Amino acid sequence: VSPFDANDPFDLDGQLTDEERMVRDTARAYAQEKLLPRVKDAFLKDSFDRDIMSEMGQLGLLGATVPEEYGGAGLGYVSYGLIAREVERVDSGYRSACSVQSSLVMFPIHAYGTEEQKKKWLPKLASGEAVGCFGLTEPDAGSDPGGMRTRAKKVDGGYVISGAKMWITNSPIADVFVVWAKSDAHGGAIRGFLLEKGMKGLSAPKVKEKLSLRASITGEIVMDEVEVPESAMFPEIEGLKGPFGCLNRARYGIGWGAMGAAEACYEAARDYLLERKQFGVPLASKQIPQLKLADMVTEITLGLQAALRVGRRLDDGVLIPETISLIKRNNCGKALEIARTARDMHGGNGISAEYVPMRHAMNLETVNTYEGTHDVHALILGRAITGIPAF
Ligand code: TGC
Ligand code: FAD
Repeated sequence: VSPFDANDPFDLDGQLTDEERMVRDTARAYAQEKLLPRVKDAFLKDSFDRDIMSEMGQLGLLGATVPEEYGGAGLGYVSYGLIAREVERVDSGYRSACSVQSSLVMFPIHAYGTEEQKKKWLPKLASGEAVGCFGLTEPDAGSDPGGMRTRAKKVDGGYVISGAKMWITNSPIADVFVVWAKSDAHGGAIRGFLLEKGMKGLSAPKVKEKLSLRASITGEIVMDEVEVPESAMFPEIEGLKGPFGCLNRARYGIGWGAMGAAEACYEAARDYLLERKQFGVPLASKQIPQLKLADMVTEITLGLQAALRVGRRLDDGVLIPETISLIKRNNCGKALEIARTARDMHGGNGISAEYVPMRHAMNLETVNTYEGTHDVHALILGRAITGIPAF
């Protein structure tokens, strides 16, 4: 019989390669030493420090799976997941910045872009010299992106794009905008375009008064007859499978990231209850808190193991979107529940920014909603189980 390690019950560490452990350690050191000290202020002031993109870029944390010839780190999907977990252990907003740049901007440019688009943008995005954003959601098209209104009209030498995107991570500070629009020249099919800061008719006002993900900057993308050259369009990819191809990668990363936030909340609750005495004894000696801690360790252990399994398959070239829905949905839902419970276990102190669970809980409300809501992922699984789309 071997001893139980409450910090790593299934020996996740032992299932990683040396390279993956090194990536994890680099991301953890950066997140704990550089991100953790500034997150409380950033959250309270609703501000995102642009320097974070350059810092992450220097460490190879942006576009980790993009090949080195384009400035990426050329790592596998498990490494990418481990980065997301370490960054989100500090704050979901910082992980958002990292995953949008990596999965929703660098991935499509690499997978769908022309050589010219790749050479122009990927090295700058990998180093953090440029920031990107991904515009799919609109004020009237969220869970149903096929209902988008943004249009690309064919003109001589290019397209004119008009429409509005809503809830776009990083848009107010973006240099490049991956925008999805229905193209009249392609029978109304959805096509992807690369827009650039400074283009006439393009603006990206900040969304104010968010109560969640406050250390991340979110905005709109307003396109008032923005003229782009033919070379701004991704040449081949057409239809919703374009944006969904990116979402598969980002949702996968969130499966890991949410567990990082959950781990931070669990550890905070455990440490607090071991210290905090009521009725003359540490609260950790009571049955109800122990039950809650046991549930947390169980869900985190299962969630991480599932994320590792999906990551290993991705690294083997096996992509099954429903398995990504399964971990995105379950890990976000469980993380949110863990964060709320950890907040409760801190009593009154739990509502103070001095303690992490409430900030994580507020963030996880968004994480549970974006990239496909908890219920939409249930419907994706429901369709696969029954063969009946119930959207
Ligand atoms: P449906 O008929 O199911 O599919 C249309 C076409 O797309 C293909 N497809 C996929 N391809 C690759 N991967 C996937 N996961 C795919 N899912 C579908 C499908 O094969 C089909 O291709 P084709 O060739 O036949 O045209 O589409 P639907 O309109 O019925 O969609 C249903 C539903 C609900 C599943 C979908 O619309 C959905 O997932 N909705 C959620 C929307 C969403 O996730 N939005 C995310 C916006 S980005 C964001 O939130 C970023 S936050 C980032 C951060 O800050 O971290
Ligand atoms: P709705 O689709 O209106 O859903 C409202 C409710 O109805 C939800 O509970 C949902 O589960 C439920 N519902 C919807 N359809 C069904 C159905 N058929 N059956 C049963 N229930 C249903 N988008 C981007 O494109 N890029 C970004 O960078 C980005 N960043 C974001 C950052 C933040 C902080 C936030 C909050 C959102 C971001 N999003 C981004 C948008 C996000 O993806 C959407 O908010 C999400 O997809 C849900 O869409 P919606 O808000 O329109 O909600």
